[in-house]
Amino acid sequence: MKLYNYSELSTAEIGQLVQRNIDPANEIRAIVEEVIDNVQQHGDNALLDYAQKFDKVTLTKLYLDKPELEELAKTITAEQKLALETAYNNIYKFHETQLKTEDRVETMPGVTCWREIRPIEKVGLYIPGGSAVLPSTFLMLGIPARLAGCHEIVVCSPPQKSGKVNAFIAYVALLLGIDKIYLVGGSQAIAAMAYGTESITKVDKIFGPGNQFVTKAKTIIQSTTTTAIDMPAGPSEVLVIADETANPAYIAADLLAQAEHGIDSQSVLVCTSTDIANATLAEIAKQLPVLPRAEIAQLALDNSYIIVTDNLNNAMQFSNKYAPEHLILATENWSQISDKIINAGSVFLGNLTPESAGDYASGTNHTLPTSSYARAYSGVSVDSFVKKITFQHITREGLQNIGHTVEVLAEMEGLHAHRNAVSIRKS
Ligand code: HSO
Ligand code: ZN
Repeated sequence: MKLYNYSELSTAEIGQLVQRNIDPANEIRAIVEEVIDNVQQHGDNALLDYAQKFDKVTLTKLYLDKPELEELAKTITAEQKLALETAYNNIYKFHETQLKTEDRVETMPGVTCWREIRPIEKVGLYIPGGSAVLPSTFLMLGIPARLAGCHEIVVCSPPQKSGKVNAFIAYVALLLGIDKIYLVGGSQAIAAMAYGTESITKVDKIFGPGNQFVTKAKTIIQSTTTTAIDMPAGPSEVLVIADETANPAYIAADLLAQAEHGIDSQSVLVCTSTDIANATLAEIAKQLPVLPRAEIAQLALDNSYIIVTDNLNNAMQFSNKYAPEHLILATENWSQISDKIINAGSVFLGNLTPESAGDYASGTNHTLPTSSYARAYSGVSVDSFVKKITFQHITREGLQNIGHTVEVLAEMEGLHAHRNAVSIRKS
C-alpha cells in the first residue's frame, strides 16, 4: 500500500486518488452485446448453449424446482442453517421498518395529496456464483423484495460444475419462499431477465452484483429496454478513518476483508497517526499470508493506499471526496465526527463494528453504491423494490380554493386547455 501525507497532496493529486475507473469494462461491450442479441433471438436455447460454453455444464433444463432445492439444502449443517436464519431475521427486522405509510396532506382546504406504496411487480435477482458464491447477497435482495410484496421474483444464478446451485443458495431460496432458481449466469442472465425468454419472465427491474460482464449487460439493457437496474456497480471498496485510539490489528483485518473480494477491490486507510499507519502495515504483513485468498487480497492492496492527515476533520474531508461504499470510523470518539459524513454508502461506527457484520448479519443491506456513486445513490432497501405513487383528491371547496391559481399559471404558460380543465369545473 502506498503511503501519502495529506498536507503534501495537491488538489489535483487528491482528485486522482479519489478517482475510480468507472468503466473499465468498455472493451467487453461488443462481447456482451453479442450475448444479448443471441438471447433475444434464441431465448432458452441460447441460455443452454451458454451454460455449455461459459459454465462448462450440460443442462437438461434451465432451472431447479422446489424438490431439487430441498434436496440440495439437506446437506448443510445445523450451525450453518442457524447462521443463515439469524442473518435472515436481523435483515428482515431492519428492512421491515422501511415500509411506512405517509401522512395525507391537505395543502389547501379541500385539496388533499398523499403517496401510496406499490410494489414493483416483477423483479429479477442476480446471485453471483463465480469466485465466491454469495448466499448473503441472496438474503440482501430477497428479503426487501418479499417485504415490498413484489408479485414475481425471478432468480438467476450460474450453475456450478454439478449443474446445480450450491446448498446455501438453495437453503436461502427456501427461507425466502422462492421455489425456482434459473441456472443462468453472466450477461446472458441479465439479457434473459430484461427481454424474457420462453421460460424466463421479462422483469421490470434487475438487482444484484456480478462480474464486469454482468455489470456491462446491466448498463446496456438499462438504456435499450424498459427494465430498470438497482444501481451502477463497480468493484467493492472500504475507507477506514482511524485515530490513535484505533487497533491496528482490527484495521488490518477490515482492509483485508475488503481486499479479498477481488483484485480490483480497494481498501483505503485515512489515519491521523503515523504510528497507527505503520503498525497497520505490519499487521497486514502478518495476517495476509495465511488467508486462502491471499493472492487476490495482495493484488487489491497493490491498488490501495494510506493517507496520514493532521486531524480527523481533514480525514473526513478526504472521505467525503472519496465517497466510499463502506466507511469505518475506527475511533472511540466517532460520535463527534459522524455528523460530518456527507458521502458514504454504509457506515460502521467504533472499533468494535467491523464491516463484516453489515456484510452478513447485523441487518443493514450490503448492496451499496460503489465508485463514488455514494454521492448521489443510496444502498438497496425496501424502497428499491417499490414505487411511491402520488394521489390527490379535490372537493368543490378545494376547486374554489385552488382553481384561480391554476388558471393564472396556465395562462402564464399559454396553455389554455389546461386553464379550461379547471374553468369548466368551476362554472
Ligand atoms: N462487501 C460486499 C458484500 C459481501 N461481503 C458479501 C461478503 N459477502 C459488498 O458490500
Ligand atoms: Zn464483503
